[in-house]
Amino acid sequence: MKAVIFDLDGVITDTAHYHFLAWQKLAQSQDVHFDEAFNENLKGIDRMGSLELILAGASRSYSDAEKLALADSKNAHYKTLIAEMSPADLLPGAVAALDWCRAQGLKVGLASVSKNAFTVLESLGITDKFDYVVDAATIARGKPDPEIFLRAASELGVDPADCVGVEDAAAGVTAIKAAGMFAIGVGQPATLWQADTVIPGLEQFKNMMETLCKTG
Ligand code: B16
Ligand code: MG
Repeated sequence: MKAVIFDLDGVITDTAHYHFLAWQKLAQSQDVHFDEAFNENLKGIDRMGSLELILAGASRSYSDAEKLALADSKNAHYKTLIAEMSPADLLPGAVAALDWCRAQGLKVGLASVSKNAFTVLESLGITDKFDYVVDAATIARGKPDPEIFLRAASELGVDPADCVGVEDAAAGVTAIKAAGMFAIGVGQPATLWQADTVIPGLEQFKNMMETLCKTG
């Protein structure tokens, strides 16, 4: 194992809740039913892909221009929600996990499809803990396509087979497996059944990695 590639939303910080609030407001404005269960399907899915899934429940069709305007308005609302983020918004165990990787000599990458990822990393104060952060704006296909994880591995100079991916979303775990990497799911085993192993949160990351290293 030579590198660990982390997802951001739902793994390192709980922006998933802010995405939920912003999508919920948009869905209400279009008279589309939206709840926490539906939001689970959007985790790890990029902005336009998420919008398409929500609008599939609408009673009319939308032009491309309308879709872009809706996506822009959701993002504007989302940005107001994340504007106050600080290191206090790091999930438990996140910094310790990143520092443990660095101390072991592992490369550390970030594979978030969020176009707000650089802003969020700055607000959390952890930008310098990554050797490479994929710019989501340069990715052609979002998760579950493996492109973003393969890009991270390539830029880190590591074979995908020597990488571990860490994800909270089913689409993200699918992407990691399609990239040929070992997948650690963060959350519920029932949702993340494709992962090679699942931990409840990054507080369990170090122990899991030490066990994996021992068992080869
Ligand atoms: P944005 P991740 C993903 O981030 C979120 O899980 C997903 O809910 C969101 O729609 C997507 O980023 C796009 O975010 O609208 O900020 O570009 O989980 O890949 O870190
Ligand atoms: Mg995520």
